Amino acid sequence: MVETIETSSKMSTSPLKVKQMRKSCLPFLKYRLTSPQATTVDNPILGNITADGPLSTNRRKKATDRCRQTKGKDPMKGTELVLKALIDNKVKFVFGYTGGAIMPIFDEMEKQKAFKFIMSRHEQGAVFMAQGISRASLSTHDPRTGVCMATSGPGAMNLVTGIADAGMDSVPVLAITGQVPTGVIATDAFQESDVVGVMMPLTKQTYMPLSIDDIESTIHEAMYVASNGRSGPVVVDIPKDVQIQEADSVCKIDPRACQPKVPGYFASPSLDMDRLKQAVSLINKSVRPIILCGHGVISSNSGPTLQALVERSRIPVAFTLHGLSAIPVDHPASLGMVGMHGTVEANRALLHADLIISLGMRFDDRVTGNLAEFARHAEVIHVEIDPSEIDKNVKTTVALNADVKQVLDLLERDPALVSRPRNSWFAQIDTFRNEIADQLNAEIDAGIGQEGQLLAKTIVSRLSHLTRGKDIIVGDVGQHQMILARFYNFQTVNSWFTSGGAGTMGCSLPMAIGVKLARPDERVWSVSGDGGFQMNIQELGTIMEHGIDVKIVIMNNGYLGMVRQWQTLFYDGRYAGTPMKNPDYGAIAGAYGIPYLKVSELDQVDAAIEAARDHEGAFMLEFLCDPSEIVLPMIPAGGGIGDMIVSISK
Ligand SMILES: Cc1ncc(C[n+]2csc(CCOP(=O)(O)OP(=O)(O)O)c2C)c(N)n1
Ligand SMILES: [Mg+2]
Repeated sequence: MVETIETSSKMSTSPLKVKQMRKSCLPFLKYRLTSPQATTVDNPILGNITADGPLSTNRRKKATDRCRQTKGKDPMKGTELVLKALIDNKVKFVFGYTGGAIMPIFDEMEKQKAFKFIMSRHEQGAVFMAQGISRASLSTHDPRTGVCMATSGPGAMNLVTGIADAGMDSVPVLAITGQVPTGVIATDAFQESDVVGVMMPLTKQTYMPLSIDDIESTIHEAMYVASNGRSGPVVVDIPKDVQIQEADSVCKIDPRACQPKVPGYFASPSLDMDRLKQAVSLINKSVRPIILCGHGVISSNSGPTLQALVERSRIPVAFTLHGLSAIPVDHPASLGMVGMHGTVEANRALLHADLIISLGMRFDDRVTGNLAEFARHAEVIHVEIDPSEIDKNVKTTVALNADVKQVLDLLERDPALVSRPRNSWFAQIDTFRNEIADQLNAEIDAGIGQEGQLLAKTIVSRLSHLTRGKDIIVGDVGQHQMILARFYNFQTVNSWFTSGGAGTMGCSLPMAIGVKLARPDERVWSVSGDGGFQMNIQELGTIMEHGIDVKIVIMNNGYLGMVRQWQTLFYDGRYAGTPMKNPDYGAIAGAYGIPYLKVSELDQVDAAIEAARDHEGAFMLEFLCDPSEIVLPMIPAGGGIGDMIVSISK
């Protein structure tokens, strides 16, 4: 049977839960103990846990029908079925870290060598590597869902931040964790943690198969849920005894039939054509429209269609942090990034627009600033695959609950869409664009900050120039991240990866490993601050062991720079907990056999970047950066877009 735990009672008591349920598109069901056969487990505390309830016969039949199981020859173990399902899903890499409760699956991987196993040096590294595979491959002809594995207890708990991160950024990831045997669940057994309980609010779905008969279909369903509709992480927690159970007979499963029949799960909403017409007429009427391009444009592989639409309709386009690299960022209609650290032109245009066309984005507070002041005089068209995002933060005039690709394809070809020159709107945008352009260019050219050290914006501009904006950039979190988003001239679709929603320091190095494995023919730069780099520094071991060609850049300003910036601006310059003594990165690079250059002078910058660029294999660059650099413009937390600080003197 398939036992479900209905969460509706929780929904009525906890608003947070309600939000989570809506966000996940799984309003009725979040956690499944799956077992098509009646399973009774003798548990010392809970007594007999029976995964066989009043609805079991019906549900068992449904599960069986769904997956069309037919008998085969040799019995297989649970571990073999896990691998079989992963192979059927064309998994090429598995990232992870072993331990007692996951040993049987690792043992089977070693026997079969069916895919490449990459041992991270910390489980958090494994999730970010899996994320890297998913994020980078989604724009290729061969999109993959990254897979990671960890043991029970501390191993699984070390996955938590990376799983939460994947949830916030809608990245498909499958995490398989070993759990203590069913007989001792809830006894505080050695290395037992309530993985399902912890992961449930962070994931799209969490499973614990209680019988071998459900393992294969559960993995297929998990892969489907992770990568369909609005993507996200899914966890399958498999008790050790279930891993080593033997099936009475081999089931032949049709993976395509293992799609969840979950009430409320709208993987492919159908587009309302009347509303599309309303949207077109709003666009035709608009004098000052702006497109806000979110990550949905990239994940639906619609960058080129968006570019064609922008050119045909003459509508300027601004990007969320994750929308960057949907089209070349120096396109004449591009305004660059919007929001807290967005460009003057993007934010001012948003403020003055009479129509906001939001594509595959969720009006994050870092984009909108104070909601009370957002889009007060503008109509809003919101195209979004997840219905729970519509009208969540910003009230829409026309909501299109649909795959952004479908809408863009139709809009771009729609003869009813009128192309207008909008010359005065573009002229107004040019005045916004020029507001601080000279000042920024002068700073970039000078290259040196108030304390006599290198400016990160100069380094990023040189990196952009020397790679012609064509390389892949994996940014960490902090000032350098915002500077990358602002000053790297992204030319390739889906070439910018970072942790946005969660803002997880330490994401860059492991994510870059996954990205490089997914797109081996492209050059990949992992750019971190000195703080974030040290959070997953151990993954240098993974790079060394597998010879992964990632160019590593450390922007060393001796501080947790972004927090320091807030302290400078809003805490009277008291630098609490932000100065940092750094280790000898050259010695660390040497210990991992990675060539290294330290750069303190402006005239060394180009040569160092070229050396890393042209070297075959991993290379580490450390830039000594000026701690006084402030990333501007900035919309102060809680402020509206109109409160944007453009320069400190003003
Ligand atoms: C795991 C985690 N802890 C704390 C923070 C809060 N935080 C955001 S940016 C930042 C400073 C980052 O410093 P660094 O990595 O040196 O980059 P910089 O800002 O100096 O470029 C901190 C502490 C975070 N985002 N993630
Ligand atoms: Mg720093």
